[in-house]
Amino acid sequence: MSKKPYYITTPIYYPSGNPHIGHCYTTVACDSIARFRRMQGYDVKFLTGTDEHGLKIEQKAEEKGITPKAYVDEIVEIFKALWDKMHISYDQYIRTTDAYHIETVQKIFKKLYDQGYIYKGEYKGKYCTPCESFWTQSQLDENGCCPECHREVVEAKEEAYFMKMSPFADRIEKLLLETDYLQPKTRAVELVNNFIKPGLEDLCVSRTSFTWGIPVTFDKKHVVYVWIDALSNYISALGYENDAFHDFDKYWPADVHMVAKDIMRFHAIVWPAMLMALDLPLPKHLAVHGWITFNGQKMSKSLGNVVDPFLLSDRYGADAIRYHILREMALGADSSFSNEIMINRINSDLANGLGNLVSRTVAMVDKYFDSTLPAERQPGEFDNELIAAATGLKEKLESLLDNTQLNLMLAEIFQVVSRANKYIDETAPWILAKDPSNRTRLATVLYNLLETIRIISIPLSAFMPETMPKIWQQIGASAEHIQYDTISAFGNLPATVTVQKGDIIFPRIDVEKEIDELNQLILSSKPKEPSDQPQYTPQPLAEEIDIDTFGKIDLRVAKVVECEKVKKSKKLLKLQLDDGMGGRQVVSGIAAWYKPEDLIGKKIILVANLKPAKLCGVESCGMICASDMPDGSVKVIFPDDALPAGAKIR
Ligand code: ME8
Repeated sequence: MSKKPYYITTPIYYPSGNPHIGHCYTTVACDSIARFRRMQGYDVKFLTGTDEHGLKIEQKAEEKGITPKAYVDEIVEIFKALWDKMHISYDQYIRTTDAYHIETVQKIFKKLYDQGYIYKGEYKGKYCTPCESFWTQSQLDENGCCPECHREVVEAKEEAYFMKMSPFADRIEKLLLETDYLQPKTRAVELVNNFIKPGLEDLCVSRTSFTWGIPVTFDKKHVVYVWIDALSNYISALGYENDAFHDFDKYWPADVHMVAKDIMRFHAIVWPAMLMALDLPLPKHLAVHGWITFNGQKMSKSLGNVVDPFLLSDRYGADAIRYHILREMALGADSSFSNEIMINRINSDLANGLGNLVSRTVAMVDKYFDSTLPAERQPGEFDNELIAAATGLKEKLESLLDNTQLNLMLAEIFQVVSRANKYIDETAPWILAKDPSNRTRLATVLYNLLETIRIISIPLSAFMPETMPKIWQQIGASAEHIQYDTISAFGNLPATVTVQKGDIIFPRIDVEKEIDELNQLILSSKPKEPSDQPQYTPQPLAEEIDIDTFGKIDLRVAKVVECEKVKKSKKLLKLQLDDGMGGRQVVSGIAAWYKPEDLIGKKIILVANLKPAKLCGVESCGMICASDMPDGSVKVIFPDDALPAGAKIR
């Protein structure tokens, strides 16, 4: 019987800098689903790749003095190296600079034009260069800046082609509200209210202001702009309108497109509209997850707050990172990344939970039975509960998988791990071992534990593919014992199974020591890709002054005692300082980069004799020293903590 096809895709990522842990989330999640579905017997095609055109890439390559293609070639290698490191089992890696993709996009664009869905017009709007996005006035943030990255936007106007969206509005509204296309469904109402109800705006689909894109075949001064190029990847990779592949009939419509909420709108509205215009079936599911945030902000290259997955997987192993990020992200919510939470989770779930269960069980079989269990069994108290927990997993996991609730799948599996560890405490094998008349019962307890480990290891192999083979070796499981269908069959290992003691699977980490070392490492680690470093343009030197003039500026060390946001302002923080002179209040425009709790207790450098001023109606007595980063963000200068509040700086 031929296998049922299953097609799953990640977004194609911008190779405008190194991949970070946010990219890892979607890719690892899709990989785990792909592995699970393969295990279930599906004929899976798992697609990932890179979205290589656009102004940002053109600019970055120019800064580096190389061609855009040479620039993306370099970064694509880094993406691929990371996916290898993270054990990503993609079946195809698409690059939008691949000839077959270009052919498909050009044909799609022409088709939509010939059918009257694409027309020529003029685009006027607010443009955010880093995000390559035009925004309408109403979409800007309260400071009139880009709603995505909160940087300044510029007025822009150019001749452009547009795609009509209104003919599809009704069908898209039905798709979102009346089907389970979008997961989680709660986001559908938000999309309909924000974008469809106010009247779906036509989409700008070409550009003349840069050249690094796919040329429009019938109007050479235009290149295809972002979304028609990017979204088409899901079908060009199958051979739609090209001869490089012949998988379209087999794999389309896709089973799951997975994306984060930043590009949900394009996948929930624009992509269905394009497919409707092309008269193609719609994908079955769009799974939307939240962002991995760092200090409350989206982790992104343009904000410069990325966590390096190379460094983390070198240190803890890819499986620990895979487990942590999947376990942390609940469907529909953001997940905040912290090294400390990650290390604690590795300790509690992987070292103490799973690792301990395996090593204790294997060690006891080794010690009490010289590695091989006898065949006789004696059932007893607690067995049924453990067996029910293990064999009940399959059904629960399958329903959670259908709803892409990967964190809950892991939670279910780890509940069985806890149940098994509790079973060890309840049955106390070390006490049974003291009395030879309990040998059969002891063998039964240990067999039940080995079986439970075998059962959980099967679904876990989709999430932690590097570790499970090590466990299989230790518990004496071979290929026939780890088939998916045996998850619900307790008693699959041979009755006289032989274990093999091995290395500790997840060593326990000393949290405090590790955090210190990790922070040092992060500070000293060089980015793998030099062109990702924003270029710093030195500011011209200010007019020369003599020492007396400098002496007029009273710089002091001060300690932040309290800090809060200034109401009605996005930019300002109000700080109460211990300045060694009785205290004072200062207002500072750093709210976009620091949360109050990041600053409380820290020492800063204060311009102490600056004339008081009112900012947003709040009095500010002095100024905090800070410096601009090349990407436009601001860093406060923190002096040596040994300096007391009030110390004068000279
Ligand atoms: O948007 N947390 O590419 P992109 C979680 N090329 N996921 C994150 C994340 C974070 N902090 N940051 C990025 C593009 N992602 C387009 C897509 S698709 C036809 C074109 C993940 O490199 C998440 O999957 O900006 C998000 O949707 C995607 O990276 C955006 O990647």
